[in-house]
Amino acid sequence: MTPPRVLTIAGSDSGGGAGLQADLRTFFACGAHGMTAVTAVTVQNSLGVRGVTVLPPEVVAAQIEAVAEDIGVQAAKTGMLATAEIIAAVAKACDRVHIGRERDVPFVVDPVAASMHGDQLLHDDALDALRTELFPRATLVTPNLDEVRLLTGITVRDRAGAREAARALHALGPRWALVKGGHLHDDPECVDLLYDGSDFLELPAERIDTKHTHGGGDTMASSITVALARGMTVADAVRFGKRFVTRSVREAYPLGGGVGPVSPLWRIAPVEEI
Ligand code: PXL
Repeated sequence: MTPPRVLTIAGSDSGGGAGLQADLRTFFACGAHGMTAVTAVTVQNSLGVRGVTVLPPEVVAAQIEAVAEDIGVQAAKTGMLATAEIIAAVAKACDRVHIGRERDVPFVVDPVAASMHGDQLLHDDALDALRTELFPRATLVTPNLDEVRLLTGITVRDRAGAREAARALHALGPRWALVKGGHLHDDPECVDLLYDGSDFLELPAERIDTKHTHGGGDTMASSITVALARGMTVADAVRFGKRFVTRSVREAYPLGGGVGPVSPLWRIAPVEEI
């Protein structure tokens, strides 16, 4: 049987911790066939990003169309999109192959703006393109609190602030908005908030004491994307993604001299067991 086929539109992290490498690892661990539309190549290790080379927008669009026309896509997600021109090309390509809200294929927009080291992964002038071109096409948007601030101007300090931010994000057009509370470091829990325009769903989880959280957002959005490809409702897919990323943060490992990645390797049998 062919497994569900899922697409990430994202940048490469040469260190293998985040970006499309984290997405593919998560797709695999969740039992899906992963496909990629590469947007940019970062030169990166556990200490940070040393350089970024952006691909031509038409090459990004061509990758999306090539896999959708032949292989088929049951759900798609975005990660690092780098420029306004790539965002415009992605929006057009997704419309052509029916990816997105009000269309056939669920579309998770993870509005990646910067790495956890603060390296910029999105040009300043691309924020507006994210808001106006991708958010209205999204089934679900999954910003962290830094991205919430950039996109809405709202600085979330507590759970009431998260509700205000969810309303502002939803007003930009996605069917659902998920405000992730992981960056509220004073909160003893990591509470995420899902909003569909009328009801709020709070998703609490324990806060795990580790500095190795590289790729955490990518892993959560990717696991949600696989769940949507399998036909789950958005609320169930987000509940699954929350459990999946929490366990992956618990299993995070050190790498190099800096920040290590969250890890879905707990889903995979060690060689000795085969
Ligand atoms: O975790 C966000 C992210 C996404 N994509 C790429 C990245 C990062 C963070 O470093 O490098 C390519």
